[in-house]
Amino acid sequence: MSSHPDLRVDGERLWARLAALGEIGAVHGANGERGNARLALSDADRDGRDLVVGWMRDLGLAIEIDAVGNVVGTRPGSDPAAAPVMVGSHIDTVRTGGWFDGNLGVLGGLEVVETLAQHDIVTRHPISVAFFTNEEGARFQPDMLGSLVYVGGMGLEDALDVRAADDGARLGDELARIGYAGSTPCPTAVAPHAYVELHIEQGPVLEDEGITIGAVTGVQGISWTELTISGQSAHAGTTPMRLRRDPGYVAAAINTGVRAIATQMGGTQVATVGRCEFHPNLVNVVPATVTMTVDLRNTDEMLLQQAESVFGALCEQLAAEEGVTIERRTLARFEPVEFDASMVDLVEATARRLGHSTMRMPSGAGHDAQMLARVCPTSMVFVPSVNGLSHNIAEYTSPADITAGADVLLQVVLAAANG
Ligand code: HGY
Ligand code: MN
Ligand code: MN
Repeated sequence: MSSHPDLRVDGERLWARLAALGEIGAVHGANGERGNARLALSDADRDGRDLVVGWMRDLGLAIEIDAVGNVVGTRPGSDPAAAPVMVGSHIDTVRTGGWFDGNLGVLGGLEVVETLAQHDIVTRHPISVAFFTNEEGARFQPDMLGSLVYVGGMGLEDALDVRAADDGARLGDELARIGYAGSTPCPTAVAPHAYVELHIEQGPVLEDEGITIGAVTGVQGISWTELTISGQSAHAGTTPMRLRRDPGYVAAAINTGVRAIATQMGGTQVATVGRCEFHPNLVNVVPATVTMTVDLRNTDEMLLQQAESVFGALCEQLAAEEGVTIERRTLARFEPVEFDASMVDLVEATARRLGHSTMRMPSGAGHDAQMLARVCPTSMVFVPSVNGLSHNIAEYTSPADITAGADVLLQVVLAAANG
């Protein structure tokens, strides 16, 4: 139980911060949608970082920036020897992102800190608010790169040498360019006492069930592969079909093929071709090469491996039939993660105590929490996504649900930080 069970956040103050951050890298839709484009380590990401670091300073947090650009602001506790309770997420977005994905977890953490400061409450454990570099994995892969390095799951030098999928820029150079190549060593020298991440669900379940709070039990496994399919570029008009070695056709067959894998497997299996680039991409030229990505996910590791195996066999069969070569490069591969049972129980019990409907659920999306779970007791608090939309500028969560989620985060943090 928390030491201040009736304490609540200031939802308007939190919403104002979400709106202010939402103005950086703002993307406006034809129907009034207000989204964000802050790809990792872009100028917009830098500006968003500067804004949030400014708020951390205003709150008197001790700020550390580590060598992969993770930023952690810490409020002291009464026990200087105690490891911090950490809250956080990310503020980088996909190119068609929203105001809430990631941002809510970071700004919800600042709201928790400000609420405690406002009421002169000092917890036993320090409280840290973090945002991690390149959670999205849209520009640099893998996703959750910053938190993966933070927990020691990826070497710093390997991370700094990652090349951007869009312009080939080196991650370490971009970090220096935007002024966030910090001096704090990676991986972290001190594991948090616990980690809690407030996040939008990014899917339709809570809304469909009419539930306000998701007590997240874990994160499904993720398998990202980049394919480079090479064939024979030729004239679209003069080349008989029997003589073609068309990578464009193979790319389309792989797209429909992975859809068939997910449909046949059912359950939580999902498959997505999100990127597909033809070269030379001209109306009257049989393509020379196609570069594409395949995203496979499942809550069960054995089933995910089964999907990968069927996908691999499909690539080999198509390559042989069409006479093309297919080079496969793994961009990300993370097994499913189960969160700490006591932390999931705490989220669920707290939501109930605050009078919110709640349900246990796995996360379909990847999160920094799945990396922090490697080093400390971790869980997540989900709030509903309207129409289940995310990675879409129409992403939206109501102010009431935002406030409910932040109140649960506050009370979970109080319980964990005074325990
Ligand atoms: O891809 C994901 O699930 C996350 O948004 N990085
Ligand atoms: Mn996210
Ligand atoms: Mn995302």
